Amino acid sequence: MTDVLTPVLTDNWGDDRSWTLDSYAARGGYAALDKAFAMAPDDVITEVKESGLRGRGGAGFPTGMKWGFIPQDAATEAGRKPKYLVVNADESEPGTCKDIPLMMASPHTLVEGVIISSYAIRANQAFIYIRGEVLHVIRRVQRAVQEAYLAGHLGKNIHGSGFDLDVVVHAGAGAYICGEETALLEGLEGRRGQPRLRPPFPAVAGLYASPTVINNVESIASVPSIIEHGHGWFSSMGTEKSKGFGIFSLSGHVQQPGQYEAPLGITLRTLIDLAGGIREGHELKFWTPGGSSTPLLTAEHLDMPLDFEGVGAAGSMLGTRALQIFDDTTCVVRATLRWTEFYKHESCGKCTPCREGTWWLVQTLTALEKGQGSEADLDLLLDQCDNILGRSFCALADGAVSPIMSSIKYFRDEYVAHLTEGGCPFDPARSTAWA
Ligand code: L3W
Repeated sequence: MTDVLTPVLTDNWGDDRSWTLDSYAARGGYAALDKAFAMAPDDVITEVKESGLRGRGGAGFPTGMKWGFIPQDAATEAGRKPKYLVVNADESEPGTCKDIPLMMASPHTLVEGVIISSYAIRANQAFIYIRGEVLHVIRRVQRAVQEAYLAGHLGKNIHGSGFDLDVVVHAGAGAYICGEETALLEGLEGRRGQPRLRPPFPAVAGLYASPTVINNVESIASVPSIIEHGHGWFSSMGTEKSKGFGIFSLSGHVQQPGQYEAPLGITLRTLIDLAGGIREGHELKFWTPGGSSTPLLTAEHLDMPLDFEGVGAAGSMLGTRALQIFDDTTCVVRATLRWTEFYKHESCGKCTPCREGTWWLVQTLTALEKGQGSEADLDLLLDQCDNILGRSFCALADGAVSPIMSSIKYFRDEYVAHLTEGGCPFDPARSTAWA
């Protein structure tokens, strides 16, 4: 069974002091950098384009194509501006736990990826924006950057290539919205984290209004392996339109939660088997494919390929591959309310549909969870979702309505049961479901 796994990014996680430069170098770390320096920057972009790597932060936008948007023509004003690389390490999506383990176990994979990616887009300054709460991660990445400077992998004339790069590790201030790329840029520039209108996309006008590539940690960390082994190696894994491998984080009611690195297109059934199965004596009830911002799915989707197209066809999104597994002891209404409270708390307040809408969602859901109101309130809740979906400034509010709409789609009866029973049927004081 484990032969379906493709440990690349996770391969060294069990090594002794895997986070140190010595350990990384012992496995040939920073050799891909020399290979990249022997190529023209545009050829590095082409290599990443041809690999088929798509953004690992949730949206799946083609990475090489994004890099290709950076204006390089010195005859234009945009082409003459400084370029920046920003790594989005603000991992905050409920259930998502891949970037933080990656940075803890192998920060040099990320740093090497940053150098190669910056070289490709001709950026001499890069930022790694890490969520502020995870001080241990910030320290670990800072230490790796320091080691890289001391070893000559960062700074002036890296490896004698003539390429200069400085890297700053920036601590966020603990807002979920700063994982949205333009809110992240606002934060990096010292302002309150709120999204900007797009277009212009950051590739044209990003940090300090200069062309900026923003990529997720896992996307950038995948780059050294693509340069080392070639685009054909990467694209030989995965599915037709979703190439390569990815880290699937399984949490919740499985025997062995954790990170499983596998080709895109693997199924949840296989991943649950790898994780030792669902808790003994229980069955899968519902799950999220990419964190709580992606519509819930059920046991009927166990054999669906976990790639961008397969999950999309099932009416959800692959997102960050944050597979949260819930068994038959979980009240879907309560789980949905908990997520909705999170989105209400994290709404940045910039736009009305999200600021006011998430507040109303919590009011309506709270009443339903307590068994108060009538079935008409379910339609009211769906109407509130309809007035939010596609009408907010960024994807936060769309994410907020995802678990609500999908839980009603699959578990309307459970909402109704709360009303007919005058409370949660899963409440230990009211039911034997927890026994
Ligand atoms: C230049 C164009 N660039 C698009 C770039 C754009 C961005 C990337 C993807 O949201 C999703 C969201 C979450 N010229 C461009 C262009 N780009 N067109 O491509 O853009 P987009 O708008 O498709 O998505 P997004 O705004 O980046 C990300 C979902 O992911 N999500 C993930 C959440 C993850 C976390 C976390 O903790 N890591 O929060 C979960 O589902 O809901 O839909 O770079 O600039 N014409």
